[in-house]
Amino acid sequence: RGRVGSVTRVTESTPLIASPEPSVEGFVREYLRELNFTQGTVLERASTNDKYLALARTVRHYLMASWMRTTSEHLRTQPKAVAYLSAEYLLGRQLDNALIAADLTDIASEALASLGIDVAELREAEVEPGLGNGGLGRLAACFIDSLATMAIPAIGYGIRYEYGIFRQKFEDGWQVEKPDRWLDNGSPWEFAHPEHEVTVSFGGHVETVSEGEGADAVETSRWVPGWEVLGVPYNYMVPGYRNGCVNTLRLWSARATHAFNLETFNYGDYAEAVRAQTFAENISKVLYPEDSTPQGKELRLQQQYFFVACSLRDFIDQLLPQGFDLHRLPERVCFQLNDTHPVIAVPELMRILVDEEGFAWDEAWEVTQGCFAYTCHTLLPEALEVWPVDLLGRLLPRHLEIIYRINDEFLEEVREASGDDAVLVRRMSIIAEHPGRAVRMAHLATVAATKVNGVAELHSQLLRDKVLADFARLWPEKFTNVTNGVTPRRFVRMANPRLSELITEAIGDGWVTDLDRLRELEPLADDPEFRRRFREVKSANKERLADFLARRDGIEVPVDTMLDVMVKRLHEYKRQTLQILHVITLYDGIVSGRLALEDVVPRTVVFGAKAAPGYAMAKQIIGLINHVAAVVNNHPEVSRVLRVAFPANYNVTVAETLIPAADLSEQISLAGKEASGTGNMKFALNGALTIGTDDGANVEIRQLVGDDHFFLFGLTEPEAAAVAEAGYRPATYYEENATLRRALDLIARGEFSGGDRQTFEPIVSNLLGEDRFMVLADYQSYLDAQQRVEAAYRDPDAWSRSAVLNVARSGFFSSDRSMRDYLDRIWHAEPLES
Ligand code: GPQ
Repeated sequence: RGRVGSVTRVTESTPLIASPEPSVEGFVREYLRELNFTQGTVLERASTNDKYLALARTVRHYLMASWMRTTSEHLRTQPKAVAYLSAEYLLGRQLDNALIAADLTDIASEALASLGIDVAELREAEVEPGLGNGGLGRLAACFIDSLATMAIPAIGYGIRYEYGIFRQKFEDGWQVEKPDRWLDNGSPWEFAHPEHEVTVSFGGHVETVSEGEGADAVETSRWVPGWEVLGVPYNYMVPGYRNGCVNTLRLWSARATHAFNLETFNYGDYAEAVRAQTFAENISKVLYPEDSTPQGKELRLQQQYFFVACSLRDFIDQLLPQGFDLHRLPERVCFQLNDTHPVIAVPELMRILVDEEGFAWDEAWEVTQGCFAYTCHTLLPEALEVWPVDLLGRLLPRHLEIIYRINDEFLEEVREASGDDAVLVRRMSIIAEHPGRAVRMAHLATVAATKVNGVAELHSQLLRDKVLADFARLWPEKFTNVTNGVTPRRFVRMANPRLSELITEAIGDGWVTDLDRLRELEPLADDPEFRRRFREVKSANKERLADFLARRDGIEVPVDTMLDVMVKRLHEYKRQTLQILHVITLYDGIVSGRLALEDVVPRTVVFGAKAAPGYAMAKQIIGLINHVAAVVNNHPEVSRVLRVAFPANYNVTVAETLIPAADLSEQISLAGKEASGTGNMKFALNGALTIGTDDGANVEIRQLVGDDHFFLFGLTEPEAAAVAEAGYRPATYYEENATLRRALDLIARGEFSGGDRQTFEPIVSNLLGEDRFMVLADYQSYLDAQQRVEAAYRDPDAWSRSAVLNVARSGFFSSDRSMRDYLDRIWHAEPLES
């Protein structure tokens, strides 16, 4: 089973109830007990939700003993643990994943069938917990899955948002956001532990107190907070794949303090007491829907401090033995900072050590530097979080003071190392002076962390050479790379059962936990029978997708065309615009008669994307895609060879149906802008070919699968940088390329907006004027690559050979491998012994 660990079966100290033995009869019994005794209903009267909840709880039983055992083993043996701090976990549905992890899929189906219930219908009843925006949140979910499957002592810490990422609807093709009420029907996967609530303080001021006399007197700071909230932990199981390890994800929910209410009640102001409660509970109310564009909102900083303060307290008070010497904290934990969102944990740990535990500053700093590591997920300067000093000082005055002292000592080091280079000092300072004074969270994280990593080779290199170059010169050994990965359990085994079966039949089932073994498929790429069966799987997956979209969205998707998919957050740097320009170019070619229908490879272009609610240009682009779709799909000729589908509310559940059906994966960001991408990996693992730029992890995908099985186009990062340096003028491309001109003119003339020229004017003028992400510069190269795609697709045997090779050569992109790299390069933790 590869390098996957498993957990000790027997614990000496803790008495545990065993989970039920897996059998169909046993499952029926457990299920009816849940339905009758917990859900309080009889089968004949049970709603779909009743039946779903009962099933979820039944599955839980089979994992429960492993969970308790893993937990008590951690407490008993006190191994070094990974504490993953992330403001987002984009988990996706839990039921199927739990069934697979517990190896109960068949038993559950049979058991429920004997009661006349279809498990498939109950799966649909689960509302996915969308507690993340996109790649960063989904990455955290993949990582905790892999850690559990490798039996690494690990805990995920985050926020239990009452509302996850908004539900997207389209009205006349324009995005409208609706609240995501994911908890309305109850969540059977969480366990609230109000008895372990943690108090978190905010506001107030700092007092300086003198201790000792005369020459021995020391001044110490004391934080006198202004208000408090409680954090209630909700535990979620994170089951490893059939290895007896079940780790914990602990999400914090905000409550008003009892004291707060009581005090107000004493004055007889009931309404005020309730208002205070609402105020406190706002902290975990809603996930901020901005992706890669921090908003600098006070409530967001409250969320960040809230969850890391809860998590540090929890780790120190609950997971370490009483009286543990905190000087040795780095032996017990690495707090991994998932981007800068949890970085306020750095001054918080300093505050705990210095103010509460009486550590000297230097001692505390040494411990703190040993406990944190930082992952950066971006290259866009506007995505780097900064907090205005006045805001931070108002909310967390003591932390601001600590940050200033960290900065003073750090800048002293810089001065010394640089011979007083004032420009360098200003550049590296944790405190920015312009436009206003603000704390640069990435600098704070880099100064504090043992290791700083990027998320793909190219990204890490650009971090070292550009974004954090000054720091990399000062501390070259701090910087490392860990290329992202995705969990093969959810994104192959669960999402693509047909492909999984085909693979398992060929090479056994070891690949699920040792994805490098997909290599053994390589020779089968040359086996015509295997390729035929591979194509059968693809086409069955297309049928499944067509069915799904017909039911879910009333969208009709032809099953016998090339499925060309671009799914990811809507962002200008990701360049959805480039793909819609290709669609428009095809449309224009056919309508104008320059392109004969029989010369076009029939394709269905599928988009899935949410735009941040305040990101006007992104919303424009969504509007454009939907309007182009309407025209293309309703055109009698064009629609015979070209369709555009844009199902609303793309989420993990949609991804699981869409990705296994895809032929072509669009990864077309401007080189040097996408840190890694992880969708790109999911597509390759499911046998789609990539059309992509030399960006993020695309670079590594191409190196592994080979140039012949990847459609590369566009400027490279150094080329794009050189063009920008020389002064980029997009209008030149418009003037010199007639095909491009026709496509842009169609938009400008209102072809897709009922003749109205204003509707999409902002997009056109942006492309002709600034075009920050060089869509026009890469347009022709992209068209040429699409031509190569068409030529390749015309030869089904060659195409499926490439597709099989994509699967066989993508084992590297398992998040198990990412975890191994983090363990070797950063965490240095070991699996629990079996
Ligand atoms: N990413 Cl900074 C996000 O999803 N949200 C963010 O706020 C930032 C980054 C993504 C990044 O754009 C992708 O390239 C990565 O693959 C992903 O994080 C995981 O590292």
